[in-house]
Amino acid sequence: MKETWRWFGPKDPVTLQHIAQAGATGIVTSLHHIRTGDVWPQADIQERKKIIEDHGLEWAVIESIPLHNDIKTRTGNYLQLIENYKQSIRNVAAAGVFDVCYNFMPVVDWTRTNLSYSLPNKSQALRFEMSDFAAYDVYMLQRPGSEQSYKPDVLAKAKARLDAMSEEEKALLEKNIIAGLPGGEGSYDRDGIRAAIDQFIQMGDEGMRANLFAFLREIIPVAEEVGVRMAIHPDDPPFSLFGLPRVVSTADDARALLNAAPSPANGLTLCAGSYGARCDNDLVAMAREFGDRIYFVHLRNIKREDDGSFYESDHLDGDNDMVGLIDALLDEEARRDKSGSKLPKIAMRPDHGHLMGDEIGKSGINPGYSFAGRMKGLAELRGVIHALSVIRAR
Ligand code: DNO
Repeated sequence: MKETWRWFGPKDPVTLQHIAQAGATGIVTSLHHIRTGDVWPQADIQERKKIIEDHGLEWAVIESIPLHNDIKTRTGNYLQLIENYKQSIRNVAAAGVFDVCYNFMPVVDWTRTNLSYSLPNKSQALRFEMSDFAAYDVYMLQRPGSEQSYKPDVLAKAKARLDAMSEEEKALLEKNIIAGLPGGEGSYDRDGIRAAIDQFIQMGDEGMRANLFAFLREIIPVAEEVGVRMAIHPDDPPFSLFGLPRVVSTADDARALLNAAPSPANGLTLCAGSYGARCDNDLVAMAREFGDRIYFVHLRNIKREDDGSFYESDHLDGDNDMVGLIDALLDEEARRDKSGSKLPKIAMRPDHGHLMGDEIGKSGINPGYSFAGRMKGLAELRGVIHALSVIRAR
């Protein structure tokens, strides 16, 4: 597997030098300064690529070329926006970057309610707590009909949580949920998120799925022509938020979207922490079933709770069978080698990490994307990959 690392660009406090020291060889990044929907200019792509290569690293994966909401709803200027997206795909291919991650989440990208959940050893993890999310949705945002999205016990807990929260805590909860997390799309104020939810809520799962498939049918032939592999990232978390449709959450969803535009260019990002936040997603089975279409993996673990809440645990300690998953991915790589496939090694990145050591309290650290926590995760995962590879070679 190819060890990669997410880098948020020249302003990221974790530098390319740090990443090289952590031992990763591939960089996962995006041109965050380009407005969503605009074409990625050749010159900007080349400039970014050069900075990466000057550090002896390779731009392995683009995460992400984000989709404008109008493409997801097929309203407004979506036809032009799709043409722009096609051009961006051609431009990244011309620069020699062939793996593109993207997602089809409505309104909000990845979402957590608590960005500094304290663990027993006083390091901090990211957490999604269902009752906190419900407290925001039902009592602060007051989305019409929102009570119907939650079980009575979650609602009761949400009300109690809200009553106990100070104004500062409420403001922080709102910011965590709607202001957008690093690398995510969509940053709103309260009125803005209401308007965005209204735009999507009528579509339902079928409407949303139809729009995803329509997008794939337009984009995949272009990607295939220029040799780009599109790797869709699942919904994070993999269930409805704000009553909105989410259609990339399960193995059935993945199967359907791969079948909607059959092509080697139509692939998956297997995000273990996202798919794995549902107990009905069997990650090892998914890696085996979708193996030849998995181009990128996010290795992250979580501990799930009964009501849908979870927190991000240590990479090797959680509800995801990380060793089983890596084993299945190594089998897939062996299968590719045997069949003479020209695909590169599967790019993996240690996804998120705990905030620990002297990074606690430092400003400017991207939630989930500190240096030490990810380096710890990478080192642990590298150990598993190494051990399984040695055993295979015996
Ligand atoms: C969070 C990430 C997401 C992801 C995008 C993919 O840590 O996994 O920001 O990059 O949703 O498009």
